[in-house]
Amino acid sequence: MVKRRDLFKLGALAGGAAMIPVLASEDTGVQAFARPAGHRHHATTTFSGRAADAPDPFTVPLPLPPALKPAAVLPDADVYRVTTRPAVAELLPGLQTPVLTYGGSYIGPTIRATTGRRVIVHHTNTLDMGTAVHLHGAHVPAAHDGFPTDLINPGTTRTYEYPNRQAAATLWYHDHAHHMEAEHVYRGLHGFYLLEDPAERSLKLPKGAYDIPIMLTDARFADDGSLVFIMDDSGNRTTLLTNGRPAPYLPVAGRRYRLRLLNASNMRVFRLQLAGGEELVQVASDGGLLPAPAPTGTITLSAAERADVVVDFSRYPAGTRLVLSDTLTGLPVLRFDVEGRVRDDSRVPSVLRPAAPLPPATTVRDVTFAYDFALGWFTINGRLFDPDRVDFTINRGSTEIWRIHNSTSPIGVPHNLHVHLVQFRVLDRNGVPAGPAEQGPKDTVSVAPGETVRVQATFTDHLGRYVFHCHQLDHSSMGMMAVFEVV
Ligand SMILES: [Cu+2]
Repeated sequence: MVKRRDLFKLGALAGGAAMIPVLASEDTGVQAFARPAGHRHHATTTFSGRAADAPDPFTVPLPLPPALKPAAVLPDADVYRVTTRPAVAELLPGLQTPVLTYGGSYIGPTIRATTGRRVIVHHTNTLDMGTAVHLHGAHVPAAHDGFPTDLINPGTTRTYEYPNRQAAATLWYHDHAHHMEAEHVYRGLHGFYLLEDPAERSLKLPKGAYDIPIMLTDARFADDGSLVFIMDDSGNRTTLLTNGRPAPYLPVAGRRYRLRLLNASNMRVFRLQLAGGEELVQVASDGGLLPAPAPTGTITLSAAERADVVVDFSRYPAGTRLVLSDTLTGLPVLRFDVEGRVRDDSRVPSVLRPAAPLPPATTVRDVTFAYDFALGWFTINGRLFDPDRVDFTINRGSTEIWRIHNSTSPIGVPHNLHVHLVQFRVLDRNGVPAGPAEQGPKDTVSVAPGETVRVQATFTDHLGRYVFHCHQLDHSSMGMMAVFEVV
């Protein structure tokens, strides 16, 4: 029997045309199987029509979120205005989906920033409930971090200032309102914030039109195209969206591209392969460049993690079609349609950004994920989130090691940890040193059931209260979050 993996490979070699019907029928089976009893279709239904949530793959182009234009350019800062508002978007072909947006589209506009130059964003909230904007991965003062109870009230505007005193990185902004972040982000409150710096620019990685941000989300659609949000319902969010469209295609020139992969889903882990295992060269993770390129056949991203990879499409003849797929579901994510070769001055140097030596840690803390049977929910160190309680008090300037342990077995639920304010280094997993993909600065790390991951961070300057939490947002919204205060 031909394995699915081989079909993707076959599709790549044969130009892809023969692969599409195979994918469509298989995907229908996957999606039908994942539906709960009582839904329109179930596993044994003969599929005569197309389900709203199982659209044909590769019928729509990959949209690229437009860069936001500054409202003002000051000598030392760029000023932006963003309005949070409801909108209607075409996510599935031919259907209109009510969404919540930054500026009118399911993927918010991309903010482009440069290290050392401030960005000021005036966020106006026109929703009928509070919002809070968090710039994920950014090193910012507490007042500008989007603390969950630090809300932009309906009908008001709040100004966030970002100093951008950190290295180039693929960051993203998203909602963080108390108890509401899961639903808000699911319905569309997310966008890219791409920070670049001169050192990275001098490396000559692919840039401009060859630098593509790719946001991966998932969704559960009702028949009328509306999004169904039920807390902790990840098993039913069976439609994968890539920049807001189901399995789109992207024409690419025969040259190198940088793909900025972001898992912006609430709960899903993506395990991505290109045409069954073609080479992806990872150059950056959450907080920016890796010390050295890490060639791999598979990129695994838990919720909120990023991986920037370089793919050299000049290795494939014009006409080749390569499918990036999620091997955990077998579903296609994006198809690259390779066109003719073009001149390519980009490169991937063997040294990207050497890691700074780690200072000695003075404090070791435990962060334990558990399931509390009395509470009926997941906790951090035995407690649910209380925005008024400080869980960890950290001295400014100190370096700490956090031992993150997922003890939710026997339930066996994976979690991850996102720490605001800092980029940390992953030291080891169950005592085994972190692999090449985790050698760079990280702000989110996956922790499998039974696993213990040690990370190290230095709390350099900003004072005040910040949160750390599981970034499976249904979990954090239900209380899997805690507070640290830098004093
Ligand atoms: Cu979790």
